Amino acid sequence: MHNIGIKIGINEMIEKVKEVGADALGMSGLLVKSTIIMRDNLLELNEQGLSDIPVLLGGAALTRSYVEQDLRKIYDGRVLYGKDAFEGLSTLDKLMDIKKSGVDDPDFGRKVGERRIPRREKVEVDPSTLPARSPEVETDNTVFTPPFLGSKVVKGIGIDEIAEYINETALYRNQWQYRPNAGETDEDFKSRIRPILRQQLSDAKASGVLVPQLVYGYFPVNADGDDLVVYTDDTRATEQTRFHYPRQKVAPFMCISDFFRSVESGEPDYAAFHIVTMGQPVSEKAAELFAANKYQDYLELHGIGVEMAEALAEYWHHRIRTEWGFVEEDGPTIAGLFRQQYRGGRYSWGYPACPDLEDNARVAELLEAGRIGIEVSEETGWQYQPEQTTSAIICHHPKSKYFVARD
Ligand code: B12
Repeated sequence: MHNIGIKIGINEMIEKVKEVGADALGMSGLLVKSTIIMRDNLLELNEQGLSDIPVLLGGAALTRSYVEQDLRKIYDGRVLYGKDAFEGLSTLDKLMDIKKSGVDDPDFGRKVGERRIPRREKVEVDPSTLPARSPEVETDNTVFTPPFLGSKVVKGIGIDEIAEYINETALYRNQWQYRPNAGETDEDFKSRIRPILRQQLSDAKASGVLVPQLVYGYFPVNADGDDLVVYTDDTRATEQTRFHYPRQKVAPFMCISDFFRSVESGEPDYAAFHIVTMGQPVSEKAAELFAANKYQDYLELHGIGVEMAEALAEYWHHRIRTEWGFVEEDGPTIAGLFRQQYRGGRYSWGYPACPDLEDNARVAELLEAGRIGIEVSEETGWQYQPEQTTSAIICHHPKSKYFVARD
């Protein structure tokens, strides 16, 4: 296998396919934007007459029905979905059998599969018929005054402090792909895997491969319909930026801007924002391990980088609630925090309440994230560099919990 890295253009992929005489080409997509790029890449392969190369597709953002329905319709060759690494392997086995035996299975990777979940009809709603704000979000909630206005850079946070907020289920099962043994309880399962986590954390502390850094801040804001206006200072005379949020087209017609006092109310309100990162070295080191075929080491390090980034976001959200004055409303356990047992909410762009990934760039500009080496642009599909980075808006309104604004 030849891993040619991330953000690789189709022509570079084609060169490598030719150079090594590849049996198949695999692409993985993290963000929805990458699924559009995959589609374009398949069209380009058709265009260049290279559709005899089977293509395997997978990654967090892809669904089986997208690959087997939509993409199979446009690709002249075979295109196969890999739910996980195991499915990818068995697919490759089958491809190699076909190649070696010379006995073709013409439908394999080509027949358009049954759509298992019928596509929901999109509700076309005239936006002018929607209520101006959700009737379920009250406007007499307490507005907490933040400890400061503007943004700050924070570096040198202790690895152990962050690790307390690691979601062990996500790390052990989703990233590291461990499963409980037959009859093993969840607690026994976690206790069995925890030594690997401890070892990884102590190695990371010794090598300095994890470099946690963040930018965060509090800003004066007001809602202007479905927009959230961010002001330069508390005089609210000058608009610094504005975020547009989609409104639900069905009851309760929620929109993130509803969680803030409106411009017309003349009352002050505030939002917090943060961007956290685990730094570039963990991506580089993980890529090195992968290239050296040290797959288990790669999986462990990559997984720890990924889940430490999530943990830092969770930890700093906790810190913000503390500074902002409502942390005593937190639920009793850290596991409860993963189920939003706290006052308010944290929304990352690209998630269903605020799907627009372009706003990753807006928040990076607001927080001057370049100060900690974070880059984001249309070229990268609005994905942050380094990879283990995530951003969010934090609201204090008690009704601000996850919801789906648009599908
Ligand atoms: C962990 C995680 C993160 C981590 C790490 C991300 C990373 N680079 O690994 C952090 C916290 C950094 C993160 C950040 C963000 N994330 Co995130 N994240 C996730 C999460 C929860 C899990 C992804 C994951 O690591 N899965 C485990 C790995 C092992 O699985 P996998 O990638 O799917 O790969 C498996 C299979 O698909 C298969 N596979 C993978 N590739 C291939 C390829 C082939 C050829 C084959 C055959 C098989 C195959 O094998 C793998 C192993 O089994 C997903 C949601 C989800 N449940 O999937 C969201 C998700 C990917 N994130 C999302 C978003 C929006 C973001 C952010 C943009 C949020 C923000 N504004 O900050 C940022 C972007 C980061 C950036 N650099 O720009 C969205 C993307 C949707 C979209 N709109 O595009 C998702 C889908 C969540 C959602 N909305 O439901 N995220």
